[in-house]
Amino acid sequence: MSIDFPDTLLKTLSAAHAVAAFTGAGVSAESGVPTFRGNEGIWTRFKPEELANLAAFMKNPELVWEWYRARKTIIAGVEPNAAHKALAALEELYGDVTIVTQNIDNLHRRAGSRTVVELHGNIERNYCMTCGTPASNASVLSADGAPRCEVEGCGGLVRPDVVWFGEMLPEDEWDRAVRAMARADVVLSIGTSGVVYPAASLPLTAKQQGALLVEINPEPTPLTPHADVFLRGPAGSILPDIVSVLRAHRAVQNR
Ligand code: BJW
Ligand code: ZN
Repeated sequence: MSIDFPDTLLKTLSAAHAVAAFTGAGVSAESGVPTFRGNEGIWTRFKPEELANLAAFMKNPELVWEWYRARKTIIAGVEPNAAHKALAALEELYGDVTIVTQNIDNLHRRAGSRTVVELHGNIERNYCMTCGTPASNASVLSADGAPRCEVEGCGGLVRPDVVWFGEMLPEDEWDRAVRAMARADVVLSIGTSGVVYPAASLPLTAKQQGALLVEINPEPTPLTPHADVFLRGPAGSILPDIVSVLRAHRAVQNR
């Protein structure tokens, strides 16, 4: 094991019944999906607020679609990494594991996690802004410019099924996230800059409700001062270490 694993963390994790993970773009970084912010981020040319909002889309749907097509192509070509797989493996150890993700890349489900709450939508889905009919990925990828609805007589503008700035988060997903945070004994906040609200309030609320808040990130974030434990480093190394330690601990307990 390469990380320094604090005793409080081991004690709380080994006694925990419900675990929630709150994840962000950093969890998918080691799969090759660029993050949003920082030097490695995809948003160095445009700030997130400039592209991921409805006004920007209505003003220049071709530009926004060019960016989404590029990202859809990247995401279709990558695989879940050791961090996604370790989170899926937590289900062997706990009966109640919820992944609350800000990511839109579907990699948690592809890694095998069964309870995934997607706060910001899913890039694999698209829908018509006029009639709401879903549009297939194949049709939006092959469209020239901004794709249009294929329902007869509609022709509305198709958009990706993701949450942009100024838009409400899907209500049912938000409710599921709030409930998961309320029952969690431990919340792992992983690979997120923690600057986008209301998502970033979830780990803070969980801590106020009594959960142990553990943050995993190579860099400190605004959440770090609130974390009970800060494990500094890449998720793809730290999460498998946590799972190994817990498996070893369970094996000793069950002897
Ligand atoms: C690693 C790693 C490794 C790297 N291992 N880690 C003023 C104050 C407060 C709030 C607001 C405000 N003004 C406006 C708002 C609200 C706004 C907001 O929060 N803005 C702030 C930025 C100021 N929020 C909203 O608008 C939300 N809706 C809302 O509030 O509705 C109510 C409302 C209605 C009407 C009017 C106003 C309000 C909606 C937010 C939607 C966010 N959407 C996006 C795009 C999704 C679609 C898409 O992907 O195309 O979601 S933006 C983008 O940011 C994306 C992400 O999910 C989200 C969070 O980013 P994340 O995941 O944290 O990534 P990064 O890149 O920031 O961080 C990566 C981290 O990984 C870093 O820390 C690295 O160190 C780390 N890392 N390698 C572990 N190997
Ligand atoms: Zn339509």
